Amino acid sequence: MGEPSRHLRIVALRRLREDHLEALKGIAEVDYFEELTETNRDAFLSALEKAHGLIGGKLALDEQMLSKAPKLEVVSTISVGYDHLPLAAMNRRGVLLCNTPDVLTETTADTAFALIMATQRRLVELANLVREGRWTQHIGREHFGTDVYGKTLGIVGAGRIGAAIARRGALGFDMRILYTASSPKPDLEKAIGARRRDLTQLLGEADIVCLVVPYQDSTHHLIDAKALGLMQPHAALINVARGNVVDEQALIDALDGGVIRAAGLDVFAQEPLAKDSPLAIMDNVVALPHIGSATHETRDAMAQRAVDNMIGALTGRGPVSAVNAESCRRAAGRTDKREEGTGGPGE
Ligand code: 8YV
Repeated sequence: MGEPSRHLRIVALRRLREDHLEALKGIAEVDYFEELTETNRDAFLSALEKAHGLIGGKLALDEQMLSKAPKLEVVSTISVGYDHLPLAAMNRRGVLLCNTPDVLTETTADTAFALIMATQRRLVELANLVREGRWTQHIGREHFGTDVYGKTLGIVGAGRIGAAIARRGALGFDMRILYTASSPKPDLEKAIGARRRDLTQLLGEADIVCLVVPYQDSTHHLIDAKALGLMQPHAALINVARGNVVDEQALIDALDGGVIRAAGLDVFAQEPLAKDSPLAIMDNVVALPHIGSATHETRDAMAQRAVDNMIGALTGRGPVSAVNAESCRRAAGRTDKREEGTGGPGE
């Protein structure tokens, strides 16, 4: 005899497409919140108390909320990054965390390359000349940009997205590719001649440094005043990782003082970026409102993956992509042992 089917409950936090919502409703009762506001916060928390699954983007879940969600088995984030979630506490409680790698790789690499082009060729600054009626004579040296073609591109963190940026640089722009990674990437080296460097060497050699590392304790302010000082004065810094990988005040000082030439930023320590941040108005900065994966196609694919993850995980078929499956198995083992040792319900 199969297991009796469970009455499952899912909390969805993020505007979801109707078909995605319907798919979730096919396996569970869904409490749907398009966004979290002061007005619906209590309703959200009481739904979470009863939920087996939580799905959404930029999920506002902290350790305290987790402790008040005793039934929670699966968190399915509509993002590849999960630095906004309390992973250690989820591991301890055996809550499975699913994310959305792969489907956003190429789009995020496109965003990085858009920033590279914009920063090297001063696209925003010069487009504004036209827009504001200041294009009154032929462009002279003071408005010239810097080549992309043939330059050295340093990728800090050659994971999936880093490798996709590297391919664009090598194959599309004949760039020399340097990368940092915890282990060598022989495939990347063979395919496009990429060379592994330690961070210090890469910062000193690259014309364009592109940050694609996950945010964690070891990458907090990885690029500080000292690191910026190692870059060449004509170099540009591109960040599509997380804002706190860079010490923003040190970056502002470096851009102001000519330590580096320019920056292209999709991510910031505080998002949305404060209106009075110098990064919003500096001529040598291109600042984007965190659009790494923000295309119709990719955001739909991410939501679809998150829904598939949730349904797979809660129905026992298994998720497509999970972050902490091993920790959850260990947590389940600990629970089983405890039950054995103390005369749990199974005895
Ligand atoms: C967005 C991202 O922040 O996936 C990530 O980790 O940084 C971006 O794609 C995210 O999808 C917003 O919900």
